[in-house]
Amino acid sequence: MAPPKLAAGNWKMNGTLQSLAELDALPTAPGVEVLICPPALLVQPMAGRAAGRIMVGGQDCHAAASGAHTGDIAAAQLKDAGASHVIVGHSERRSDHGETDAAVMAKAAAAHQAGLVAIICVGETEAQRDSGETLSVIAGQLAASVPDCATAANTVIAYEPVWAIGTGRTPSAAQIAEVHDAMRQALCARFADGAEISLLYGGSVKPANAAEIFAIPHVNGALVGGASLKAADFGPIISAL
Ligand code: G2H
Repeated sequence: MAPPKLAAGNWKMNGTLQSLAELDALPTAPGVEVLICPPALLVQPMAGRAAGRIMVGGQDCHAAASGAHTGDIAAAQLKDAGASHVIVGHSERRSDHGETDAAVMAKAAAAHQAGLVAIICVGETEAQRDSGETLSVIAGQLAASVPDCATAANTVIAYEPVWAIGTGRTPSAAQIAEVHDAMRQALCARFADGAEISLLYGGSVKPANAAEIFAIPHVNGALVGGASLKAADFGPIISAL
């Protein structure tokens, strides 16, 4: 079976209740799953408004099922609010909150335990790319961030080069293809259904570059930040997939 096609929006720390109106103008396309991960406070109202047309996800979860963790959110609480997915290990979490690969793996396992699909993010920094370490960095992050309980049904991998996030810069098609091919090989070597795990590209995806990115082998969709906030931008990206 081919990996599912997924257009995933990451609203990051943007949006209010008023922003939910953007959902109404989003297109759907046959064979394309559409997901938005808003700030946690908007998960429940978004799930209500999307009414099964658009899936809703969290942007992070705690590794524990519950407990004394002030300010954190458990995967089961996201699920309870209507989420189907949760992003873990986004580079902004790794850099802003010091999240290690081991922490990301624990969060992904907690997401699986709660019945959520974990979108596990990996990506190299500009310095790592410049020093020729990209493939080894990605291989290391996959090995150390993706738990053994991962399957095609509960896991999506997002390749987001740190230097391309929110900068307007995107890697060349050849650079994306090289990393996605390596990720596919690594997943197939480790998981029985590794060929069916969706691989997303993320980092400055916009309407103008979406079709070219989606034509790259082993790119099964995108994780979109800035261009997911407005239906006028995210709509054409969904349609390009
Ligand atoms: C990368 C991406 C969404 P943007 O972080 O995860 O954001 O599309 O704004 O670069």
